[in-house]
Amino acid sequence: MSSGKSTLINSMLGKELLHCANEATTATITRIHNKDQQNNFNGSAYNFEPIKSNEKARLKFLDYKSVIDSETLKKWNADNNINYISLTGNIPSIKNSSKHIVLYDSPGPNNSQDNTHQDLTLNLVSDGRYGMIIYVLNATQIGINDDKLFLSQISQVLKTDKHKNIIFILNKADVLDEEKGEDIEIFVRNIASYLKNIGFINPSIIPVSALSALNARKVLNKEPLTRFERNLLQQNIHNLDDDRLIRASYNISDEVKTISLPNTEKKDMSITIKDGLEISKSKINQLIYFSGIPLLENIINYKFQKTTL
Ligand SMILES: Nc1nc2c(ncn2[C@@H]2O[C@H](COP(=O)(O)OP(=O)(O)OP(=O)(O)O)[C@@H](O)[C@H]2O)c(=O)[nH]1
Ligand SMILES: [Mg+2]
Repeated sequence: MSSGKSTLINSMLGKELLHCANEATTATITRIHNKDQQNNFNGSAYNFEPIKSNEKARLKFLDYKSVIDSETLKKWNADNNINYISLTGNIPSIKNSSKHIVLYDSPGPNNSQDNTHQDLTLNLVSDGRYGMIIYVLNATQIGINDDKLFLSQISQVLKTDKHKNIIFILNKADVLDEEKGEDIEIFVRNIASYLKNIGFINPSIIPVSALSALNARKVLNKEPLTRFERNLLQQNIHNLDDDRLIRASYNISDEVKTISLPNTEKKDMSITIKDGLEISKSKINQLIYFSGIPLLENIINYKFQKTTL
């Protein structure tokens, strides 16, 4: 819960579409169907009853909007009748191959106040119609959330199908203070042993900062930033100024790791954000690269171009 799953998807979208907050937030499964050429998102809201066997019979249609914005999603997410949302639109960093790529956002399974969140997420994992799980861990809470049981359930599900795999994301890597001994490589290695003990044979782990990628992409897309976000962006530009997150990634092949650095265009340009804040476009592009998010996007594109599910 609150590890940054919805923020991670928003960072791929380059805008704040899914509702994110510092509390148990996502109450629905949100299915996002990538349509490379479609500018706006459209979407429907449903009531979904986990457990029964026939998917079509379980989904009860409740609402449709031809243009979806964050306010609609916030409203749908807060509606107790709605627990399944289906969106269609362009995820800019994801490219469809012969098949269309679909991402699912799920509620955090460890919400002690609401068991239906766990049911929805477990149902999604057991349902089987996916190729990869992106499991988002919170770097600020390692060892606090006891997710051992949930992880071993996932590991059992994955053992039954060799075409499915899992990638672990260590999010919020931006808040680790290396000078205080919070070394990212050590964190990643400790998590690798934790996961191996649970039954994941050679887990792949990527440390990322979804929030810094999201804020940087919002700047490129001319989306407004709050004062808090502008301050954070400046801080992230100073702190995440090398490729240490990418170097610290674990069990990721060099073929995938050598993603192209952002273009260092001969003529850089300065972007005016607000209140006299100017940042060069090259710095923004570097921050996106150093956030680790493009590495994950490359892995998704790479996997689904190679495998037919
Ligand atoms: N510092 C930092 N904060 C982040 C990052 N990613 C997300 N957050 C913050 O963490 C909080 C929770 O983010 P969400 O995206 O709502 O988390 P979630 O996993 O979707 O949460 P649930 O849906 O409730 O399970 C928000 O306040 C985000 O701004 C990150 O990379 N760095
Ligand atoms: Mg969420």
